[in-house]
Amino acid sequence: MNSALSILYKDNMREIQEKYDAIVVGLGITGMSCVRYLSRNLLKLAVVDSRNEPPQFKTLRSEFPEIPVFLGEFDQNLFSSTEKLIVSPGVPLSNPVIQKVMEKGVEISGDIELFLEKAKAPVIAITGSNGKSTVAMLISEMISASGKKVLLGGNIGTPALSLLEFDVPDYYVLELSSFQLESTQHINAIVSSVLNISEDHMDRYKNFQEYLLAKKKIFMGDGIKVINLDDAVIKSMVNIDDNIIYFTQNEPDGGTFGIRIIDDVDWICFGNQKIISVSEIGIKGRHNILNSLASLALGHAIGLEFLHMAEALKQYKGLPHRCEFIANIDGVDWVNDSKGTNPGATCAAVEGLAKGENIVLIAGGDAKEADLSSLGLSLKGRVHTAILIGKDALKLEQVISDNCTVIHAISLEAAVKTAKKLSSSGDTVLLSPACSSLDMFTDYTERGEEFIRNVKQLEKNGGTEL
Ligand code: UMA
Ligand code: ADP
Repeated sequence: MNSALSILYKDNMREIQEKYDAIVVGLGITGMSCVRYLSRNLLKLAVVDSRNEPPQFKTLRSEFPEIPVFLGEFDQNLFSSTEKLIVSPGVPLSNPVIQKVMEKGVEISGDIELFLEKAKAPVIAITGSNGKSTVAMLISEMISASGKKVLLGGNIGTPALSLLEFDVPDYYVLELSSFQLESTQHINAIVSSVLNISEDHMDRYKNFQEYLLAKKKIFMGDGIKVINLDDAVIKSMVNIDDNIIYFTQNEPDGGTFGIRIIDDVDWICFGNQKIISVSEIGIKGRHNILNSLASLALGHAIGLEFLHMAEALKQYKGLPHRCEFIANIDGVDWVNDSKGTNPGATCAAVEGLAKGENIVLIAGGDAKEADLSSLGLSLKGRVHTAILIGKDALKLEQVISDNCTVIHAISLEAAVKTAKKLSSSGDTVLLSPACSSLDMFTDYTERGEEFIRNVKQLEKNGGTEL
């Protein structure tokens, strides 16, 4: 027993003898949303977190001082004192203690399952390795532009259960991670999509197949499925007789969304019908055309009109930290793509932004054991210099050093300074790390904000000093 655990066990000797209606595993924002929800039903709860100082500890103590909290290593006896564990997304179900109690018949659930049991409006469910938040925002904007009420939550940052505190909308939009899908046993969305699949979270899954299986769970219901026609892996997740709406980056057949070149202009079309020209879409880059196509297909599935959806596509300007333009200093664009946390995202950002070999890329962090090799080809002819930071900088260097000049920097600030020196008018300096930030920052937001601060400082100093 570790020391943190023994202290809490000493304080809670009485509670550990008790039986609980449910134990909430994880005291982050998800765990806290589960406690609030379950305590409304007057359930007898306990909360467990392996961290010594979980982020929502003080909030829990002030709102629910009577609920016992057990910190430190998970304990099988404690987990056996309930019939139901509500597991937060950050905790893998492969945890040996969870596995042991599952074998003994303890039911495992998660916040999304609890939400879906109670949700009284149709759910639009979105997953994928990249583009989830962008598509979730776009479809929400499209629903609003159609005069209907929508609530958006899930992996995007608002725990799904907290949506139940508001009036029932016309639609719920859920961004779902593979972590959240793992603990979801029943889902029957009115329409759902796996947007794309590339390696991510390989430090959590045994192999790519296991990650795919978690993502595929989103399709378990009989609602409409939105599928990228050009993606063989995702096509293999559905059955031919499922109700499917396809999108493609090529010319679409009838009933499919895609791109047609008409009088030298790229149009997003539904079959032959023009919806919006690509240049009118508020968010830029090839990956955002795919995101727009997927959103249109989701909207079409619930009967939204093209006019309203096109208006939303024009107005929506994108979320922070996703290919976000920060400044032009001495003819060089500085772009923050801190949310590019896996190789697939960085490939998309580089391919979407390059105009010839004009990119200085700042990358690196914790690669989460991903196969980084796809980066080599993507950077070739697009990135002239890569400045690498963080824990897995050397792993990145191995896969890209044949394709561009590689330089190491000890911090993000140092990387910005180096990028300033090595870029010239017409270049784009792109922070798109292909890695998570957790080795150097609290999260991708903190990393992006530090980048922005440094770039703004550079701009203020007339591009001379940081
Ligand atoms: N943790 C422990 N011990 C515990 C519980 C958690 O070490 O007992 C760690 C986890 O390994 C993780 C961190 O604490 O590193 C947070 O885990 P959590 O389950 O408490 O997470 P929440 O704070 O509730 O936030 C979660 C999602 N986080 C994760 O899936 C890791 C948030 O997605 C999501 O916005 C939020 O619920 C609301 O739904 C974040 C994320 O990084 C943005 N998601 C991954 C991604 O997008 O790649 C999947
Ligand atoms: P997610 O919520 O899945 O992390 P976001 O919409 O937040 O996705 O975008 C994160 C990053 O992923 C973006 O900054 C961009 O680099 C990349 N990206 C966005 N859409 C796509 C897409 N359709 N295909 C590949 N990469 C994408």
